[in-house]
Amino acid sequence: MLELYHTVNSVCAKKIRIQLEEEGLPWGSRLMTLRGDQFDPAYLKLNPNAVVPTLVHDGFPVIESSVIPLLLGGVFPGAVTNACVAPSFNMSCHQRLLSHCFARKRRVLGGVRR
Ligand SMILES: N[C@@H](CCC(=O)N[C@@H](CS)C(=O)NCC(=O)O)C(=O)O
Repeated sequence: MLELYHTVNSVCAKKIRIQLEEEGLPWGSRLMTLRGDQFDPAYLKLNPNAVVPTLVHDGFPVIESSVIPLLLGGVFPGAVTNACVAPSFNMSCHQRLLSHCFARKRRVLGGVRR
């Protein structure tokens, strides 16, 4: 089960919502205001940095919007980030993910620019 702590306007959270929706992954929304609720002791236990997004997967919180896609790529085999299949979140895993994203972007931009 996936639960996303996010806000409507946070760009960091938007990119996670986009990935979840693009992949058709079921997720629960935990909408925050960032008007103090990020300092709630219960939230600080999930994300000591008091920022969004935080993705909780089966009770396990993952913070940092650059790391969350790695979790999705590793846990859900059908996700576009499946370029990242390493069981641990390491730099080589991250690099594969970035290469995959840039290759995809090049394909899209290539079509537009010609
Ligand atoms: N490095 C973090 C940055 C997260 C971040 O700064 N989030 C902002 C919203 S985009 C936030 O929660 N700010 C809370 C605040 O300003 O109190 C990530 O990429 O997840």
